[in-house]
Order: sequence, then structure tokens, then C-alpha cells
Amino acid sequence: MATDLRLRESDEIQGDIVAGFKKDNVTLLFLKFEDAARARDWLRVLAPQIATTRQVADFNEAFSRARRTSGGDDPSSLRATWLGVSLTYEGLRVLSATDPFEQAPPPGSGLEAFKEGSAKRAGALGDTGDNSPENWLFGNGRTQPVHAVLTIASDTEQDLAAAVTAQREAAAEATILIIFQQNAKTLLGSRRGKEHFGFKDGISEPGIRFFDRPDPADQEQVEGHPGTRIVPAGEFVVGEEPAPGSFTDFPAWARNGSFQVVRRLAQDVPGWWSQVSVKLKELKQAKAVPDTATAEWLAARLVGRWRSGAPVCKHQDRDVPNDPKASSDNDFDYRDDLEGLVTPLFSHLRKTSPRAGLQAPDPGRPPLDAKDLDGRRIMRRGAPYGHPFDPAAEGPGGPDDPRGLLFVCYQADIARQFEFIQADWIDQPDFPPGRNPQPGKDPVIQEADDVDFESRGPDGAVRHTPLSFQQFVQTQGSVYAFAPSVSTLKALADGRLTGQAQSRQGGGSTPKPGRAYPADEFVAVPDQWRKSGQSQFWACHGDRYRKIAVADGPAHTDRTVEADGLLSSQDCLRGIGRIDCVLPMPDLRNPAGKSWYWVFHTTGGRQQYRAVSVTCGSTHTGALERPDRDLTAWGSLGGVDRVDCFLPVPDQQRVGGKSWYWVFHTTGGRQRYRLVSVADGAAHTDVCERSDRELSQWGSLNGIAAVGCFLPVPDQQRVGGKSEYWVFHGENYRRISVSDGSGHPDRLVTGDRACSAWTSLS
Ligand code: N7H
Repeated sequence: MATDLRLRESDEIQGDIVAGFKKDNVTLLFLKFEDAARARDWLRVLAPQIATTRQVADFNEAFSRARRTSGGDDPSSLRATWLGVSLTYEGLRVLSATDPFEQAPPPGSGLEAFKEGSAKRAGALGDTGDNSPENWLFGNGRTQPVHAVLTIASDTEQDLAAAVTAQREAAAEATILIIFQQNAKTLLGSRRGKEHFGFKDGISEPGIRFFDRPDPADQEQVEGHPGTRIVPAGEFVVGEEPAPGSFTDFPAWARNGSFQVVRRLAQDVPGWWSQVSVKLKELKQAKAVPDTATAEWLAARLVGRWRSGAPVCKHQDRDVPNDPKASSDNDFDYRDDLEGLVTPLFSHLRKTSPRAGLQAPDPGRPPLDAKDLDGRRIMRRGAPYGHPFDPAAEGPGGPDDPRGLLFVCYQADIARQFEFIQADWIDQPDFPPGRNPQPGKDPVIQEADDVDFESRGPDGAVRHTPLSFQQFVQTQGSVYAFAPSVSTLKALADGRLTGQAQSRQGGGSTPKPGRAYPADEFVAVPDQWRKSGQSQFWACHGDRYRKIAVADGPAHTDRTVEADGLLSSQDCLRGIGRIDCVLPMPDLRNPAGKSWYWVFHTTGGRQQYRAVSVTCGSTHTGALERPDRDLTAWGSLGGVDRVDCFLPVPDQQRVGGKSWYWVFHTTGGRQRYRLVSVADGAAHTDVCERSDRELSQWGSLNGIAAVGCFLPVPDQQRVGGKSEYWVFHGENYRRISVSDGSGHPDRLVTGDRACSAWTSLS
């Protein structure tokens, strides 16, 4: 029977929840809406840009495949920038103009936790004293409420910076305040994959039913990840099969969403390590540890894994830093170490995920099984922030330079999952329960003045050495939010909490599936470029086209000049179901009153192109000049599946008998661009001048999965050495500029807006 992996195909569930962005560079923007209507407009533009599970899962799979074939190196050509958004209870209320809960949420439920927000729950979670909300940088519940958290994640710093700029501009346009910006970044070099105390992180994550491939030999484990249990998807995605005993009475708007906890946890690295040395001395004096024990030895027991990630339960004496299998080993439990003599019961690993081997409080009963803990897992998506500690550094890297963990986790139920782990396990000295002395709190992240270090004395008896730990992790901000499905985001953009978002397509023809409505391509009407202060274009969409005009001037007012006509009504376009793109022949613009074009279209499953001409004058009569040819006849487009659009290089048109173009094409399911030239003359010889680049390398196109088409801003062509274009993608468009000269630097002029802002395209 084929494995059901339907969650991989989801265009509803946001991409960070089950697939995971897994990017080296992350920024979180904490936002406050000042004007509900404008916030909805912002969300309408944002929603189609949100990365879905399908997109992220496909990318991650392609990345892993490329990594394997290159012997373990990261494929630098595969880059992406992802967006995710979550809303607090207040944020949902502002957008929907209603209380998201028709009735008060059940006491003790995750919905109640979400409604109250983290600041109200601080006392119960150990966020007191220095950790208390009054010291927080965001989410303190009093000043500047957070309404939304925007996650921007990218493979490179440059791509991230461009995307953050674009999102900050879009927020400013919608009068949205940025309360706080939190950057995070994977540590580099030998610290890659590690958090600031120096330990490898992100190893033990749950597997998810209908997303992760089960091992054929054991359907309960993820293939290739022994020990990683597959748990019901409802533990993370509302509406999916829940873990037994879970809360299920969620409101309809929560379906396919997930609740998110975001915490800024500052880490005092030198403080924590010097404490480890002090405690080691105490243990040596008490003869509770071997004489050979080092600070690394003790630190590994506090965490449960060595720095490399190797589990202490399998490597008791020393770390194995060059053993990749050990450092990603998740195939263990604690059934043979119920007392915690190898991996202490207070270790961070056993406190946060007791696995099989948790002794039930009732001594007569056998230890709990791993599945008994389903419903208590979290999907961790955090990353370190700040420079790594360098004892010799002043400023960045120095002891006072801020650093820590940007802790992010997803779950269906904040109370049963994150809060339970934090309050009932980490912060509970009596967990695991029923022991005397009690094991104590988690000394890695909490103040733990009551830790019981167990060891076996020379006589074989278990000895107890009390230890007291100060806290070197401080909560500096916390937010509870909800990452809705794409449908709910769209509904919220229309001011509603549920239901299918209204079609934003307006009147006119029904768009064809596949390409974006409203415009597949714009073609400048040959003799109507900047005439009497306006320019005319044919806007092709689906099987139709219409004529529109765009006025010069700052407002660039647009209007429809001629209503829709069918492509098939033009003899020269007969047989074309939809136009993919059109390239005017560079040296045949208006000679003898005719202009020539190559028209690219996908018919019969393959892209082809034909040559047509259009006369100037009032009738603009078209003629077929050369019938269809296969794309393979165009040498510089070798290997391309489908050309989506051409952008003429502004200062390289008919220079030295050649014109240059950036060609945006979709090949292997992904859009990239290459540079080609076309020579003047009957043969129009073409050359590929530069091979493919990823779309993410074009800074001002950041966040766009595929460009639909470009429309030149008529009165901004080569003005002050720059040319401006409207870039249409999906249901949105943005404005960018491209400078003349080497490198052709580009810049985002105006962030995304909905295409519905164009009167002529409705
Ligand atoms: Fe933890 N650390 O460096 O010690 N964490 N954590 N965590 N944590 C884990 O197994 C760390 C925090 C969990 O399934 C590892 O992936 C630090 C909070 C869970 O066996 C390391 C901070 C919460 C696991 C760290 C911090 C959790 C886990 C080993 C704060 C929940 C999986 C790597 C600054 C409320 C356990 C790995 C399992 C693992 C560290 C915070 C939960 C090295 C420094 C607040 C569920």
C-alpha cells in the first residue's frame, strides 16, 4: 500500500510548522496594527507570499537530494526566502473586528492560554524576578501589544536583508508599527548547528504522520531516523488526527493552523560554564564523580548530550566529535536507566522529553512507554541570536554582547504542550515524581537550588549529592500567537474569521488555471508609446486580451481603452489558448509601419513560438509571419521548459548590433533567469551570455516565487540612469528599478500591492 503523505501537498498549512524553514538567517518582526482596514490590505498582499508546506517540503527535499549527491556540501545554487505569519489573540480580534471566541475558552485549555497571552501566564511559567514581563523587549502585555509576528527566513544574509527591507516598507505603507525586530543566525564554522552554550541543537524532533515517511520495517519511526517516533499530525496541526486525550474543540478558523510560542532566551555563556566548573569541584570533593571527570563531562550530564550531540546514554566517558552518526543519534530511551545514574533525571533532555523509561509515580506500575507521552511534544524551530562568545573579544563576541536562543515552537495546544513541559517538567523539582530526594529543576535553563546528583558509591549503593544552580538563561520577551491556514489568512484580509476568501478576481473572463490573473503579458501598442501623455498596452490574460492606457505622471492613472477580445479572433494568434510571453523583435519595430514579435505559447503541452507582425495605425492588423517552432530551435534557451517573460536590459538595446535580455523561465518546476543576446539582422542570431541564476539572487524580486510579467513604467525608462518596472506575480505587483551600467543594480521602489488596485485590470 502506498504511504499517505498528503500533508506534503498542503497549500493550506504554513511551511514552517511541519516542513520547517531550516534557514541559516532569520528575522522576526513583531508588529502592531494601527489601522484595521489597512492591516487587512497588508494581509491581503501578504497572504499569497506566505510559504506553504508544499513549497517548503519540495525545496527541502531537493536540497537534501543535492546535498547527498555532492557528498554532504550545501548546494549554494539552491536558495529560498520564506515568509510565515502568526497572529496573537488581539491581532485576530483587530482583523476580524470580533471576538475570535464566541464563548469563553474552556478553563485550563490551550485556547485560554492563547487568549490570555504569555505575559499573563508568566508567574506559572517561572517568568518572575529578572525574567518577568516588565523586563521584556516584546510581549509584556502592557505597552505596545503585539498583533502579529512575521517570520522571514533565508539562505543568505543578502536575501534576508532585501526581504526584511521589503517587509518593513510594506508594513510602513499599511501604518503597521514594528515593535521589535529579532534577528537570529546559525552559528558558523565548528559551531554550526550548535546553540551558544556549545551543544548541538535541533536533533530530537518528532516525526509527523502523513508528512514523514515511515520506516518500512517499523511504521512508528521515520525512515532513515531511527528512534524518531511518528506522532499524530494533530499534535501540531489543528484539525488533523489528535493524540489520544487531546483537546479537540477548536474553533473552525483554527483548522490547518498551529499555535506558536516565541521566546527570546538570553544566555550568559561564561557564567554558565564557570558554574559548571564550580559544581564539578563540589562533586569531586564529595567523591561523587570519577577523578577524571571534566567540566565537559559534567555539562554533558546536565544537557543529556555531549557538545557534538552524541547522547550520554551511549557515550558515557567522552564525546565523539567526529562521528556524524553519534551526533545525530536519536535512537535511545531511558528504560535501562530508570534511576538516572547515566543520564541524570534532571538533565535537560530527560526534563523536556522523558521518552520511554519514565517511572510512573505509582511504584507498582511499569515505566511509561514513549507513546504515553504523545500529546506532550513540541515542534522546535528556534535559532541562536548574537555573536558566539569569544573570551578575547570586546564588543561583538564579548561577554556583554547580547546572545541567546530565539526559541520558537509549534503545537496544537499551548497549555498541554509548551506550558506543560516548561511548568510541570522543567520547572518542577518533583519531576520525575515520587522520588526522595526529588530530582530538582532543569539546571540548564532554570534556577535549580535543589538538584539531586545521584552516583554509585564504592559499595555499590546509590549516593545523593545536593547541588544548587543559579540561572544563566533569562526570558527577555515572549509571545503566544497562532499561525493560521492560508484560507483563514485570506478570510481575515476580508475582515472575516472563516469561510473561503472572496474571489479577488473581479469581472471579466475566467482566468485559466496555471498562470496568474489578471495579466499573463503586456505588449506595448507599437505607435502608442507616450503619445499625448499616455501609453497603451495590450494586456493578455487567459484566452483574451484587452487594451489599457497608463498615463505619465506620479499617479500613473490607468484605464481600460478596449474591452476584452478573444485571442482566437486574431488570425495570427489562432490555435493559441494562452500567451506565455511576447518578445518584440529588436530591429523590427515600426519599419515601414509594421512591428514584429515572437509570441511564446504552450500548446499541446510544449512551449512553442511563432513570429507575427502588427501594422501601425488605427486598425493594428496582425499577420502570421512564421508558423510555430519548437522552443528547442532557440539555441540560447537550451534546457528551458517554459519561458515566462523577458526583461530587456535597459542600456543594452541595439548596442553594437545586439540586444540583451534577462529571460525568466520555469524549468524543473522552479523559476530562474539567464542572460541572452539577440543580434539584429534576418537570422536574429541568439547567444546565451550568462547561465541561470536563482530568482532569489535578484534582490528586488525577493519573496517572489515566480515573476508573471514585467510592465515598463512608461515615463521612467532610463531617467537619471534608471528604468522602472511593475513586476506582476500572482495576484500582486511591486515596482522595482534597474540601473544602467555594470552590474545593473536593482532596487525595490514600492512593495507588493494587490493587482486589484489597477482599475484597468478588473
Ligand atoms: Fe532545549 N541546550 O543547549 O541545552 N535543548 N534548550 N528547550 N529542548 C535540547 O536533542 C537548550 C528549551 C527541548 O527529545 C538540546 O535536539 C537551551 C525550552 C526539547 O530528547 C539542547 C535552551 C524548551 C528537546 C538544548 C533550551 C526546550 C530539547 C539537545 C535555552 C521547552 C528535545 C538537542 C536557552 C519548553 C529533547 C536535541 C528530546 C533539546 C538546549 C530551551 C525543549 C542542546 C540552551 C524553553 C523538547
